[in-house]
Order: sequence, then C-alpha cells, then structure tokens
Amino acid sequence: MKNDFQTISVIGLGYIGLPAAAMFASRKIKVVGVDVNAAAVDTINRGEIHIVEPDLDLVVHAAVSEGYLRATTKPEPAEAFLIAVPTPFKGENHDPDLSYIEAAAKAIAPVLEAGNLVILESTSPVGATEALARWLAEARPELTFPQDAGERSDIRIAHCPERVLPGKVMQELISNDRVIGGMTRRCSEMAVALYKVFVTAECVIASGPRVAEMAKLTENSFRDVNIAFANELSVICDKLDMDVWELIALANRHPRVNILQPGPGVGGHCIAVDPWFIVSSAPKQARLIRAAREVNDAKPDWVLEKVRSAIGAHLSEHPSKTASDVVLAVYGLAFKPDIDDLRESPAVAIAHTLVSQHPGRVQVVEPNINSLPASLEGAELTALESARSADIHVMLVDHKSFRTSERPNGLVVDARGVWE
Ligand code: SAJ
Repeated sequence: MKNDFQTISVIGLGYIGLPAAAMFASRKIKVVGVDVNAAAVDTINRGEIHIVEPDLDLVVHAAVSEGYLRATTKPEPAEAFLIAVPTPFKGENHDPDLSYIEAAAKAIAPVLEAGNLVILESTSPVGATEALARWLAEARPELTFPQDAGERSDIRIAHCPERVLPGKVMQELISNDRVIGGMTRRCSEMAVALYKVFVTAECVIASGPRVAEMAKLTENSFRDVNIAFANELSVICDKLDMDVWELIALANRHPRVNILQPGPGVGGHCIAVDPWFIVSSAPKQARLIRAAREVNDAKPDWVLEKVRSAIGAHLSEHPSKTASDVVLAVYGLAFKPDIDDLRESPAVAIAHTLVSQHPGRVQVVEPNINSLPASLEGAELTALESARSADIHVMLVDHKSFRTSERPNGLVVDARGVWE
C-alpha cells in the first residue's frame, strides 16, 4: 500500500506514544510529538528519553539528530494524529476517566484540516472513540466527521489499541498484529496505510471502533482472569499444604491447559485497570471479570498475612527476641521481572506496609534501581548477598539474578516460587 503521510503528530509521549513516534520517525516520516510535560519535551528534543524501554533510547536519539522527530507542548498541523494518553479509572466504582482523551481532542481540534486522520491508541472503554469524535465535531463545526457524514467525512477517525508488552515494545510494535476499528471503511483503510509504515504483521480491520475497544479490554481481562486462577490456586495449595508451582507445571503438561503463574498481585497500568472498564460498562454481567480483579487485588494482603505469621513463628523460636530485633529482607519492587518500573507495583505496596508496620529493620533488594522510592523511607536498599543474614526473606519479584540465587537460611515467604 502506498504511504502518503508526510507529517504525523503523536499526542502523549509516554510508554506508548514515544515508541510509536520514534518508530514512524525511524521510517523517515516527520513526526511532531506533543506532551503537556515540558520536561519530557526538553529531554526528547535533546535526543534522550524520560522512560525506560530497551532500544528506545537509540531510536529516539537517531530520529532527533536526523531531524525526523521533534517534541513540543503545543499541537501543530499534521496529516495524521495519534492519541496515546492515559485512561485511568476513578472513584470506588472504577469508572473510566476519559479526561485525558477529552483534553487531547480539544488540543488538536484547532489545527485539524480536511483529509486528516485521528487515531485513538489509548486503551479505552467501549464508546470512547465515538466520544472523541463528538468532542472534535463540537470544537470544529465547519468540518464534517464520520458520525454524521459517513464515508464523505472531512476527518477520518479510528481506534487502534496498542498491544505491546513493556520491555519488548520496540520489537512488538513491528511484529504484533494490529486491530483497526475505523468509524467507516475508509477510516480503517487510512489507518491501515499509516500502520503499514512499520508494522510487518497483519492489520486486521474490525467491524467498528467499539469491538476494537472491547478486543483490547478482552485481551487484558483474559490474562487477568488466568492470573487470578493461578493466584486462587496458590491460596488453595497453601491450605492443602501443596506446592502450587509443581501443581501448575503438572497441569500445564496437558496439551490444552496453560495456567499462568501466581504472584504477589497484579501490577502495571494495564492488566489491573482495563478489566474494570468492562465491569463498569456491564456491572451485572461481568461477574467473573470482577471476581478475578478482586482475587488479584486481595493477594498482597494474603502475602502480608504470611509475613506476619513468619514473624510470629520466628519469635516463638527465639523467645528472647522482640519484633524490633527481627530483620526482614524483601526481594524485588518492580511490577514484574527484569524491569525497573515501580509504578502500580504490588511489591512496592507490600514493602510499604512492612516498612510502616514492622518495628525492626527492613532490607530491600532491587537490582534495577539506585535509590528507594519515597514511600519506602526507613528501609535499606541492600545488595543480594548482604540480605542473606536477614531472619525472614520475602520474595516478591522473580528477577533473573534472584532465580539463580540460593535459598537463604531463615524463614521464607516466596510469592513467586523462586526458592520453592
Ligand atoms: N503476572 C503474574 N503472573 C503471570 C504473568 C503476569 O502475576 O503469569 C503479573 C506481573 O507480575 C505484573 C502483571 O501481571 O504484575 C502484568 O504483567 P504482564 O506481563 O502480564 O502485562 P503488562 O501489564 O506488562 O502488559 C500487558 C500485555 N497484555 C497481554 O499480554 C494480554 C501487553 O500486551 C499490553 O499491551 C499491555 O498489558 C497494555 O498496555 O495493555
């Protein structure tokens, strides 16, 4: 397919937007990246990055120095706009917060021109793309939009959810299939032409944006339900005095069984959030999806209970000691193995509760960071070897260097099956 895009604008230069911007720029298309964070904009314009993702630094550096990528805080005209802003949830009901999408719509509306394509990449609740189209139409009444003008619209709009795995973004951007949900057939075709600039896998056209939105939510909910199943098994196995990792490995020998791994809870910005968008739009029907969220969200408290029991057991074995003499070692803070991203990490939440409630020393082993986050003030960032003499060892993240480490002496609470 011929590619006619000369200038692409990416709104939101975070974990998804910046890699996408860099990828288009690496194919020698002029990319204008827009972000409200002026510090991030300055960093990118120096050819550096403000997030951690393998290989992204090299691609951004090359794109900026060759003049294909530039960042700014104010939108400029372009042929295609790609919106990659956060979609968190808000309140006790976990209702989706579309305010970032609305702000992005209002920011690009003044520079839109007939013939432009607007793509929503942010993971979104069903109906968000149509809401985006309405916000754009309200701001630019002299232009026509697909919800009113159909195939003849001045502006084309599509939802193309991002599906890349943090840590493998630069590879998966190219090699993962894309789901393209245009508001009309022409919207979809224009979006396919855009992604074909770098995607080597298939760009599959969905029947519309709503099913594309739901497909993305379904992918992450599927993973959440599978992990919840593993987490529930871990609690059952504990009660039945069985090794859950052995159990899952045995069951997975069946050709049609593929259970994921239990852990201290589900973290990150996607799997623990997106299922709530389904629950919020169909609260009575989404019973299993809600239960999975609740099972996974309850896991950190279960791990903390195990640590409290271990402290109790240690004190009964050493009657001369008090709780303030007991040294805890916590292994791992990141939200998953071999990354340095601590955001929305159940390991950080567990460590935080231990630091605030345990009167004794808390050592934290996290090889991927140089200093502890403020929420863990009072804990000690410790090297793996130096933590071996602690009394109780709490394994939370199975980083590579932990997997090859020997089980320490002392009591172990192992949420990842590293030393089992
Ligand atoms: N986890 C387990 N057990 C497992 C696998 C994961 O407890 O067996 C935990 C991890 O430790 C972590 C959480 O789940 O705390 C999420 O990690 P993850 O690797 O499952 O997923 P994310 O959040 O890094 O990325 C997911 C991916 N979605 C799917 O694999 C279906 C990715 O492809 C999406 O693009 C991303 O969400 C997103 O942005 O939506």
